[in-house]
Amino acid sequence: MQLAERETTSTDPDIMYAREVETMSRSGLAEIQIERLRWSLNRAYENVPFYRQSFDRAGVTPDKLKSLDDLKHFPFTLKNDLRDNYPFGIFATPPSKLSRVHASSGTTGKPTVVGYTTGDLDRWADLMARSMVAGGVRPGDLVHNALGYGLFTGGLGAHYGAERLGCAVIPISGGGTERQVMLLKDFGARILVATPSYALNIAEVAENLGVDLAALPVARGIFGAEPWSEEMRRTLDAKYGMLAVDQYGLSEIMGPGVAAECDVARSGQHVWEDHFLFEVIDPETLEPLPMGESGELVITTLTKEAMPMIRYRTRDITRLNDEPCICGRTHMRIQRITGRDDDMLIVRGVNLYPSQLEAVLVGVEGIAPHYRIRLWREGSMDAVSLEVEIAAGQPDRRADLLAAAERVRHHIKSIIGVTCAVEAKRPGEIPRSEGKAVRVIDQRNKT
Ligand code: DLL
Repeated sequence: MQLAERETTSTDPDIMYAREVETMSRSGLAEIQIERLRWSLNRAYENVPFYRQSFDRAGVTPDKLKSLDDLKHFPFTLKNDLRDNYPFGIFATPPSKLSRVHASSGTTGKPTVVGYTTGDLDRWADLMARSMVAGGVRPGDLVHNALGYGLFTGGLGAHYGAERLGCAVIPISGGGTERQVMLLKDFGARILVATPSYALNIAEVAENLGVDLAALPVARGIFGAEPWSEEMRRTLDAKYGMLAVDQYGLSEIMGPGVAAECDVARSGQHVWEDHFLFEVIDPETLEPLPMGESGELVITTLTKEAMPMIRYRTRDITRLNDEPCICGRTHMRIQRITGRDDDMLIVRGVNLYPSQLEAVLVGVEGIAPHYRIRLWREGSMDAVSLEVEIAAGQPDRRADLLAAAERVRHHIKSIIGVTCAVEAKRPGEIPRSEGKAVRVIDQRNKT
């Protein structure tokens, strides 16, 4: 099948989901925001001892908020604040009044726990439905949902959003990749929801099985939950004959559905400003940055009942863009998130995100877009090496692998400007992702 015909989000009544609020004037939006912000600050202050203490310490109370700009006087909330109040201490709703709990597993220790009331779940489904419409999903579509179901917010978040929109969902979850290929082929879903790394894994297994994904009806890929590159988007577009769009979200704020790319521009994700406030701050000075400057994304929830989050520091690095979008939506956009500030590696003084390496690898001939980064200590210095894989069908004697590694090293040096040790492996030697890809193996504390 050809690349899906481009549908616009214009006049079809079935797809005008929340269109009014999404195309509202900035001043209209600000009116909604200030009213909701007051409500959210009050809810936090009155019901969550943690917020009462942190506001009191900063000498602010919700009634001090006269304009949206006054938000900057309120203290930040950090991931550690959630951990310190594990499991339910930061909730504004008693556990008996909750409708659902999710959790995101940290790399160490206890998970971060988040809770929802029935109203929260309802708004989440709405926002996910809006996000899907932006990405080109339409009522009646069959949605193959390969995001993990369980404590992870991805699977259920996308599930209820798609149902809300009037789609039928195939709740296959992650894993069982050959079966994923079979069902994509037999059921003919128009929409694939997954992490980009898992979508790539599915495509590889399909190739091995001799299934031509580009010939199937799948026309849109709704991808997110991990950093990926523009180059990976082009690869996925081509392998599936689809338009792949980027969606962003995080458990602490809600899950998926916080921001979504439109398939019209595919140039940054609209942030749903009627439910959240977005700021970008300098992570060093903690000062808000002017529009368009790159820094750490900070989010405040405006309508969350069970777990209001005030000025939550996401650690995600991006920039806001308030230029009008050709899709007609007035909500601002964030640019693709290249990584979290704690993912940033410093290789011989150069700041580097794993997704930048991905962007280079996708362009090197004979190299597959699978990679892993190893970090260890060499004396007092951090050392980094990159493991890549040669593409299937390439010659794979030792000399060939060395030559491939040298080609990759050269590309990285000339494009990113860092010298990085590279090891090329044979096809399949780097573990494949079934959800969020693990790109960095950090052995610095073990050596
Ligand atoms: O990953 C929610 C989600 C599910 C978003 C499905 C999109 C699709 P967490 O597990 O709490 O929630 O992880 C949140 O993942 O702070 C980012 O660092 C990263 N992340 C999420 N989406 C993107 C994206 C879900 N599109 C953390 N690009 C966030 C880059 C992303 N990073």
